Amino acid sequence: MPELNGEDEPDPIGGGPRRRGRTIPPGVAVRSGRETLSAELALTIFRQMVRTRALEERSIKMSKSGEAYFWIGGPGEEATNVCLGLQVHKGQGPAYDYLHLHYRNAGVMLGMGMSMLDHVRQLGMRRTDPHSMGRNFVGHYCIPKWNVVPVTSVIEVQFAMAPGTALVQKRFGGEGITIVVGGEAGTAEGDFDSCLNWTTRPGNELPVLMLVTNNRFGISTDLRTVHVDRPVADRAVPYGIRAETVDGNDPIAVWHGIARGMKHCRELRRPFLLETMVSRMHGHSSSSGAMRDPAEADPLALFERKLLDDGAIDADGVTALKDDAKAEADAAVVEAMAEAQPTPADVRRFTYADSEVDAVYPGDYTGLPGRR
Ligand SMILES: Cc1ncc(C[n+]2csc(CCOP(=O)(O)OP(=O)(O)O)c2C)c(N)n1
Ligand SMILES: [Mg+2]
Repeated sequence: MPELNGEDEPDPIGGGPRRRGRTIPPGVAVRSGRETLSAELALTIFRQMVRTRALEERSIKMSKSGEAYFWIGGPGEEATNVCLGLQVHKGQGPAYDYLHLHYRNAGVMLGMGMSMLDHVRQLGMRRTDPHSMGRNFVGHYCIPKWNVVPVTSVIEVQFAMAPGTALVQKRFGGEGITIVVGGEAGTAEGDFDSCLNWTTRPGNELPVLMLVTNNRFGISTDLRTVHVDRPVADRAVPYGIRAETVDGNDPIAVWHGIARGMKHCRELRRPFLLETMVSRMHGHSSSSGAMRDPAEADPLALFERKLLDDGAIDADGVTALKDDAKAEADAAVVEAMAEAQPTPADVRRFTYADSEVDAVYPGDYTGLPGRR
């Protein structure tokens, strides 16, 4: 198992740019409060944050240019998402981590090693989209070989599903955990409570890392109008679940928060709730215009300033990383848009799996992947 994800994948645009622009004097560490990261790790996180931002900005453009019709994503969540993606134990089956994600998690996937191209293929509705054959919303990933369970637009159902994979992992043994991600507004849904309940049955506690990304909004509803002025993480208190709230815009804080949560779940086989306070830099989605909200803090700009101040990188290094990321995103869009779209015959393909017990709708079976 690699120490970090992302770095073991072939570079999508050739070997050169991955290391370009790095200037790490030996022994430099980057600090936030009492916590530190090595400059090497901090730059790996920064590079993936830069790539994620470039991909999101190009994605927003696609939704405005007609290359795509709808955008939703995570500008402002890069620190949280990349730090999660880099630490996942990636693989297939119960020995590895399961991911039940939200619709803002491009940074998780890039951190795990997914190419920008596979994100753009879904957004651009191409038949080559490996997640949904070009038939689902952007950010609705599905990668069986990495235990990435299909993302659903119906919010919070992932919290009702997570105990299922965790139960299998607990029975199987080993250190695989289930990671479930959702927004703070969704925690008002019963599915969230089901997760708290099912992961804490005495003698049957489950290794689920619940990650709540708190951007203080559910579409247009301000959290302060629907939730008492307490951390959302307090929802875990009556269940005796260990919980923390960290600054999700600070990669050093969130890296260590996720590491503590993962260690707790892996070793004790019990749940952990981590709330990360994040920004929502372009509103909810393209439906509200996706304009940059100047009131929202930018985690990328904040981390860049810290890395420059601490001498982990210089200005030329930052420029090179940003140029490379933008070129990679642009190239991914050019490649994806030249690919075929699904055909009318594809619309209902793979909708239902074969089932001997489905006596009601046997005619709906449209074939399993690989049996076209
Ligand atoms: C069950 C359900 N109810 C309502 C919606 C409509 N809806 C889509 S996103 C959203 C807001 C979710 O807010 P939050 O959980 O904080 O996540 P965020 O979008 O802020 O990341 C709502 C209400 C939905 N998709 N599913
Ligand atoms: Mg929210």
